[in-house]
Amino acid sequence: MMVCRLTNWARRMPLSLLLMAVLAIAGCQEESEPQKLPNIIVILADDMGYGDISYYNEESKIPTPNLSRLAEEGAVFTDAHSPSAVCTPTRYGLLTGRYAWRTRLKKGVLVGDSPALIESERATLASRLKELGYVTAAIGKWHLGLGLDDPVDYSEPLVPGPNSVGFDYFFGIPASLDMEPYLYVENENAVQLPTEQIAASAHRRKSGGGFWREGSVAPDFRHIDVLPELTDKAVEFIQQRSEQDSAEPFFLYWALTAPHTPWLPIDEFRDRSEAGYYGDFCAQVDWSVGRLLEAVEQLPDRDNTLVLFTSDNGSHWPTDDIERFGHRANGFFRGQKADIWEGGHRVPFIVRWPSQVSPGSKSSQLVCLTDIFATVNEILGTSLTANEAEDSYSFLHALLGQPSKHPVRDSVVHHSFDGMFAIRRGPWKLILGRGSGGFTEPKRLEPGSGEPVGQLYNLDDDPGETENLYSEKPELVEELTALLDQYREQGHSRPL
Ligand SMILES: [Ca+2]
Repeated sequence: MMVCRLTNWARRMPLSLLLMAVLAIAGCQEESEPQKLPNIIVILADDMGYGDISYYNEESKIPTPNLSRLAEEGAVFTDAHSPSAVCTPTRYGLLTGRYAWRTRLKKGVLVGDSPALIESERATLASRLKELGYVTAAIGKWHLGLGLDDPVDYSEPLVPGPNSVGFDYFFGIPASLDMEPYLYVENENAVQLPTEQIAASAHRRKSGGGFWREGSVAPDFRHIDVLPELTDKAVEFIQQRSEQDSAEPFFLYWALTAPHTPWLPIDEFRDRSEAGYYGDFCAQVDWSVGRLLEAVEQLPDRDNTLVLFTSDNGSHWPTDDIERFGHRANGFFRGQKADIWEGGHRVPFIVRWPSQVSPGSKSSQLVCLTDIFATVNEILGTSLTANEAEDSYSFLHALLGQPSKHPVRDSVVHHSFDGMFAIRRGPWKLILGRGSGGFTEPKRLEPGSGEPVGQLYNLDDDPGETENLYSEKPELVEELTALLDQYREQGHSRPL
């Protein structure tokens, strides 16, 4: 078999060259079985924190055996960041490789009846993979707007939507699970129109159970069924790919709706954790991931399947929840979802790819979810043009454990719920403002006379962001401010 003959020299070649060579040889030798490009699965949890997964936090009060096993079998990144501290802009960044604050969305998130955010001409991870012959699917929470109408008319075809930006198939919900309208969408149509009304859930987040806003709902829609339903759909997709034994590789973007509110663990998971409904729901997320991984095990090319797990922002877990449960959902980082502090955007990031990535790998390289686009491009051997993935750097060499003189990226821009900016370079993090910029009080702090107008932390010495060095390092503040201004004004942060 050609594949067997390749194995010895394969280790010495850059992956993109290897794939090109394999394809070229396959074209010349019709009797040989061509090497497939890898299947790619991106699992995006919604609001799962760095400290929820026991692999990242030995003191986690939540059992996460499947995620911990995935981490042990792959590479774990410890300095990975969502490009925003909230949902919509992170999703935009992941799929386009570009910071969402460059779009019309300058802060906050879209709602359930917002029109499409991704520009029609823009390349996405899905469109790039589709061009190269991948079968592409998005299953789960979209939250990137649907159609052109504002508000969306769900009785009409929802164009543009996921199918317009490169996905052959979509099944999921329009926005967050606590955000109306409550319905499923399949490809470009509502599965069932939201013709009924539902009152706001009586349960606020702390009293357990679910929280959702009042609004319109499809008659058969039940919030508690959504995570199991989306799990079934994703497993079904993998099983179909397995059975078809098709020559085409696939890309699955599986955007979970959990553990975002409403926290609705099914009965089997009640009291599974020591962190209340939230922890039980995280345990159910872990189980859902485990079900998907079981399906992956059955794939004929299981070893050439890249599974990436991450989260779209930190956990919504304020200090009183930490005190109540003794559980640090965001690890030892400051703040929570929506904040500019690390708790808002430092996320778990795990990549398993058995044929290429050594089990037990660890990387402390600075990476961002926008980097998935450039990394996949390098795997495919394709290049980026100047008007795509403007904020994306490949982390392939870090993933493969190859020594490199270059870090994945020198710096990254952070962005909070209310539009506060920060820039990180090396250990230094400059925040342009005082307060959290998100959910933690004080959200915005007006500096008194003579007080610093921003925040500067050295994360090597002070990962908890406790000692503001802004006033002590004026030259560094000036330099980092200029770099951030440059990235904002020139429309890209990677060299073009
Ligand atoms: Ca989220």
